[in-house]
Amino acid sequence: MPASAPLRWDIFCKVIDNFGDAGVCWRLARTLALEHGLRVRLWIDRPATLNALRGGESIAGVDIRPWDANAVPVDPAEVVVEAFGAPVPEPYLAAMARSAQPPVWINLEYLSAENWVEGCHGLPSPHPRLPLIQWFFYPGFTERTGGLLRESDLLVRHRRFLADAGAASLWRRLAIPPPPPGALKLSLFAYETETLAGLSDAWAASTSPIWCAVPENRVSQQLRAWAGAPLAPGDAPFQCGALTLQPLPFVSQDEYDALLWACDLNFVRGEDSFVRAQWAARPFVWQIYRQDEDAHIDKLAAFLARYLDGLAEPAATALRAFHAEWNPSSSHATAQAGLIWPALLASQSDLGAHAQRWRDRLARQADLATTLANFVKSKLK
Ligand code: TRH
Repeated sequence: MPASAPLRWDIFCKVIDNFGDAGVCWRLARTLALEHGLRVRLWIDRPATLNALRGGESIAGVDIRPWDANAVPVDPAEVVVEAFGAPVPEPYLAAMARSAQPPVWINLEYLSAENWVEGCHGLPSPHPRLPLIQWFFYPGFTERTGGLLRESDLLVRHRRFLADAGAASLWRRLAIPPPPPGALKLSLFAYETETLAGLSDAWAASTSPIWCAVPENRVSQQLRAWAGAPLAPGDAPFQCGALTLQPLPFVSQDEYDALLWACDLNFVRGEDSFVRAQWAARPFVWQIYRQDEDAHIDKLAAFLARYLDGLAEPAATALRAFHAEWNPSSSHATAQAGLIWPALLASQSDLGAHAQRWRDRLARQADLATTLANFVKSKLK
């Protein structure tokens, strides 16, 4: 291979459920190709999930390949990434082991703010049978992790959006009426939760207007039941007391970013929307992906311990309490979000200033695609 030929990367993505697996892999593939000049094949078992996120976007340098029993690659690239433990197919693994120079083999893990991540990031794991080494690569919130996905122009695009009244163009592109003047603008992306009905009641009973954009997602059905209205994507806004619910279709990742930038408070979930809400530098409420034996509660606590550092009272207590309500565990059923909403709302301005400081701090870290590309370079002999 000529020295100047771009490195070939294979990323393997299995969609477990939802959109996060595909969402992270698409962002990573796109950034590696666009910003690092790499050639990426993205093997994905559910291309339809990816299509919903890309909104028709194609990227030179990213080749999307359906990954199924009939389409198993056997020509390993120089770099192989198993996203979230999606094991590469056996014939591919065998071909990796036969290569004159075995690929740099990465296990890209889920994001966690827990302290142990720093100790495990970058560790080798020799294959038990084959002459191959896999490297653990952890995204994270500190310099001693792989960092977070962030496109190099993200902050500039965000600043331009705010300076150019980008929200007005967003409402036009989405073909929806602008939010009522003076309304608190929310976006809602969540897993089904008991506490949503009470929260919707609180929003409807609010003394000031609240506008909530709901891209079609797992809580849309719950909201329909609460509102007793179809709330179909493309429908007119639904009004109940002070609350305006604006149904939207599931939008592309770029439009979703813009929605986060346009709102005053974002309800996000999982991994990728959670990170994007932090780049939006606006207050957010995170619903973590629920795990067996309440493992998600420790992860949530680890993140809040980092995030709440430096946030004054009573905002810190309000945000902590709201997260406890928004994230059920086996011992804590949640139905009180409506009752504690006023405390969160009262802290809105402190939360906003804090979200800005947090974003600025995170932006000083190298982004995940860069740390990963550099890590790989260091392993290529
Ligand atoms: O969809 P998720 O719940 O994904 C989850 C998590 O990744 C979780 O960690 C993982 O274990 C599980 O999947 C399998 O939430 P997440 O991670 O925020 O991914 C949603 C993606 O969808 C993200 O890239 C943003 C994008 N999105 C859009 O592009 N348009 C939309 O309208 C919305 C609401 C989201």
